[in-house]
Amino acid sequence: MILIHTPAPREVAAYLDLFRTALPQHVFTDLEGLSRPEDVEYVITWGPPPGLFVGMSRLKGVFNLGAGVDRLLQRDDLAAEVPIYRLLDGGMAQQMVEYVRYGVLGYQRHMDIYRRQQTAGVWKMLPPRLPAAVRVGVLGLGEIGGQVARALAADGYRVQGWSRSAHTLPGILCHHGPTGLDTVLNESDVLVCVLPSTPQTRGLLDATRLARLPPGAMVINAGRGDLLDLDALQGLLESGHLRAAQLDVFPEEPLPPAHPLWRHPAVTITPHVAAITLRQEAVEQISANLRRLAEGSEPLGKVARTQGY
Ligand code: NDP
Ligand code: OXD
Repeated sequence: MILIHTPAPREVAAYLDLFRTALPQHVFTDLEGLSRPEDVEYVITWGPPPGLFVGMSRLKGVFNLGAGVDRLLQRDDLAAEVPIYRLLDGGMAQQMVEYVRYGVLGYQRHMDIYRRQQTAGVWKMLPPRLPAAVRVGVLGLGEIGGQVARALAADGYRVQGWSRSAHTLPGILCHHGPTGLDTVLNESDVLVCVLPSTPQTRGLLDATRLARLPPGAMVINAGRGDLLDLDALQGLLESGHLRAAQLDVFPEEPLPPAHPLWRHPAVTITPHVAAITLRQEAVEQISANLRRLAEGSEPLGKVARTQGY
């Protein structure tokens, strides 16, 4: 039996229909239809409530309806030997490219400054700036970050990238490991973060590292909220060292209504929507993986628990 669970009952109903059509040989259920947790072999989920996996003694795998698995890896009701499979791109990379491109293009064309000038009724032209004059650093060169870096390089920006292991991407200066990070920070007019949240990356963008960015830089965070120190970011925006931020993810979501960044003129806030799971793509990818399992082959997107992503 395969359990489908997300926080939205309507979404669960839609997934049930799609999976039952795609894989009629399997039995799919929602939480209401489940009487014996020990019957569950696979769980397809996003944001499972605490205790969901309790009693699932025959659980053989969990399919995450998203790319990031940080919350799944921090639970105490999911045995360490149960494999977790995540979505690989599934239409999210293109959405992320658009989200990041919006911020970088706005920075290049001074749109944030013109917005503030408009508020003050100021008519003042700024000198033109071509993409080749803007240095962009992309942290995370995986399924999503790799496509972001390639798209920005194709747009003509000067792109550097950073990852855990070494990468070679045409037109992108790739760095890896702790020393590579400082170079990227020192030389990024726009810093784009598309990293996963892991024990190694949590708190990565702290006051010291953010201060390495050149004066007038912008920060875009669409990875996870706990990678970036919001107080440090706010301090650097207020001192004028940083010019702007575009934030999609936060340590606490929703960002509490009283948080000062909601009203900060240099900050654009979006509610964790940079790249949303596309239902049809997710069903196709997970169905293909369930077919692989039935044939005895290895599914794609297995999470390396020791690395945390
Ligand atoms: P991948 O696992 O494919 O890529 C992760 C990248 O981060 C890899 O390049 C990896 O390096 C790098 N990385 C991991 N740990 C470190 C480290 N310690 N130091 C340096 N680099 C590191 O993930 P995806 O590209 O699919 O997704 C990335 C993240 O984006 C997700 O985990 C999620 O948090 C976030 N996300 C946010 C969304 C949103 O709407 N805001 C939507 C979808 C995803 P290497 O290549 O060497 O392995
Ligand atoms: C994801 C997300 O990780 O939407 O898929 O944040």
